[in-house]
Amino acid sequence: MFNLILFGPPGSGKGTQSEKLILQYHLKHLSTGDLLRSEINAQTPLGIEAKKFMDKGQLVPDEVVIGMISSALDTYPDVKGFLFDGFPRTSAQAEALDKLLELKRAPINIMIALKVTEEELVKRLLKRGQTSGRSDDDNDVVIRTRIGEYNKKTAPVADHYKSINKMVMVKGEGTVDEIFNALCKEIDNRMRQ
Ligand code: B4P
Repeated sequence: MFNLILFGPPGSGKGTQSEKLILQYHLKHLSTGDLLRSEINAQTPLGIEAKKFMDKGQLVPDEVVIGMISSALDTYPDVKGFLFDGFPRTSAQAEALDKLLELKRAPINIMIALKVTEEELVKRLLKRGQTSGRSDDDNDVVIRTRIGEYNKKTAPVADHYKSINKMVMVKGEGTVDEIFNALCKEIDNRMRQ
């Protein structure tokens, strides 16, 4: 298996690049944001609870997200690998993921962190908010809260993967294709090792 984490602040392009990467490398895309939004659309108890946090720009509690990922991993036992998009977002989530993957004897091969300035993030998310219908995208205060949550709780997760030599940083500004090519270069390098 080849397991990849695409990491970065809200609006850094994780979702955009994931769509292209899964086609290139035939990986199963696991986006916790997408999974949560489908629970919200289906109005499940989990979705109704998660929406309260997401609308405020806060992270959804760890146990909810970890449970979702755990069952998603069991749903796809025969894939070539997973692309984790927007997960792990806290140290507790990273520890849980390590344990779940240990059971499968299939560790994370690489974490790629997309680097984008805060002003560019806010600009992109407000622009998406004009058309996406996402309530967490159309308000400057909520967007700044999401970035604050990232800086406080999510950014430290990268240190864990850095310490085990699995983290690489890629510039997340430029055209979608330029960024995609830079990501592929890092993945191809790691696959050859
Ligand atoms: P997510 O769904 O993960 O979304 P995101 O961080 O907003 O966006 P992403 O980085 O994927 O950006 P995208 O490609 O779409 O999270 C939403 C919420 O769910 C969180 O705030 C949290 O509440 C909750 N949640 C999710 N996972 C969780 C977890 N593990 N634990 C707890 N809570 C969790 O790009 C954004 C925009 O930029 C798009 O409009 C795109 O077109 C544009 N764009 C992309 N690349 C560009 C480029 N190169 N140039 C210009 N624009 C670009």
